Amino acid sequence: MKALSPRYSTLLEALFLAFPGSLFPGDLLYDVTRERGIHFVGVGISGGDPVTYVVPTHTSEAAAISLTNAQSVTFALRNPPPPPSSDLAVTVTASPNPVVSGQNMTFNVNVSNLGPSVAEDLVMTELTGQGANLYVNDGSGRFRDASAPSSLGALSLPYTGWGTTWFDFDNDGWLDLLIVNGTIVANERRTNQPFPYDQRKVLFRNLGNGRFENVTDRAGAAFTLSETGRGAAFGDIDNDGDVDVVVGNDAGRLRLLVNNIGNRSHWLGMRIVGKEGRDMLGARVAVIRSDGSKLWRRVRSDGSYGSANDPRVLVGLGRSAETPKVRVQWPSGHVEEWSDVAIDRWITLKEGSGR
Ligand SMILES: [Ca+2]
Ligand SMILES: [Ca+2]
Repeated sequence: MKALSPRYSTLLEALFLAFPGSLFPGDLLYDVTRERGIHFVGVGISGGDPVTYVVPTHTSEAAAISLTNAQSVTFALRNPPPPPSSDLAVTVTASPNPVVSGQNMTFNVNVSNLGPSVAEDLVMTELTGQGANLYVNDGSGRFRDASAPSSLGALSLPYTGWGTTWFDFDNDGWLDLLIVNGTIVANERRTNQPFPYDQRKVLFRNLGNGRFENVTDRAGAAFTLSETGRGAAFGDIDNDGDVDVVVGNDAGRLRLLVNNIGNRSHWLGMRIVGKEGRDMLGARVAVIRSDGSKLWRRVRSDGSYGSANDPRVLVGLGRSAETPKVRVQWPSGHVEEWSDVAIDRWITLKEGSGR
């Protein structure tokens, strides 16, 4: 790890020295920032456990980094499309949660396409009383804070959120959100108990109009339990066409939440593999229907606190029984398409087998 030039702020040092060498092999960020003289403006950091996510946040696929951190302001760094110019700038795009004033303590950041846009959006879970943050990407790498208008901020205020992932539990084509929760300080009036950090899991249904509904009370018996949730791994455990969840609790039982309603709708399950047969993490997938509308997803296993998700892509199709076209943009940038893809089953799309 190379030493930082004194002209860089303590922000940068505090942030990146917090995880030396683990996330950025080759000192990528150090080299780039030093060579191009990037300066941070208007943000501060007070330490804590940084949660970091590297994602192309705009449609040009240029590198971008979302940085969240305990006890400080959340922000994102954006790298303009290559080739890099001499006036490369870092853009601070996110802002403190409007639901509460001041700074947040972020535990998890997850990225997915909430709407029809190819641009990926961010959700971040926070400490009890702060509410989750939803940042909607406008496609240029800038984000609009939708925590309040989506209701997610207010709905999640009572919880300290950990494992979470966007997933379409009812396969209606709109991505929903499950968050497992648990406090880090003992719950009031229960300090005489051996592990008083429990909270309920919550399930928010995407209404498709930018707003979310709390459906926790209708989500099943497991959602009535108050436990110290931490990890949550998402995937179709029983291969029946809907996403199930394994929940890891601190000082508690492991829970397997089996989805019993998702496959009442049509669905398309895809394993996206390269020529060598390996899962192509990072590949972008568009399910294109006859009316031209698209559902964008990405092959990924990351994004949930302390957990790895099923890298396969499961897309809810709602009541549509038509066989869609699927377009895959491979990490190399090469694009392939498959027509009349069979639905209501798991299939494998292998690089080089499309057109
Ligand atoms: Ca849904
Ligand atoms: Ca399932």
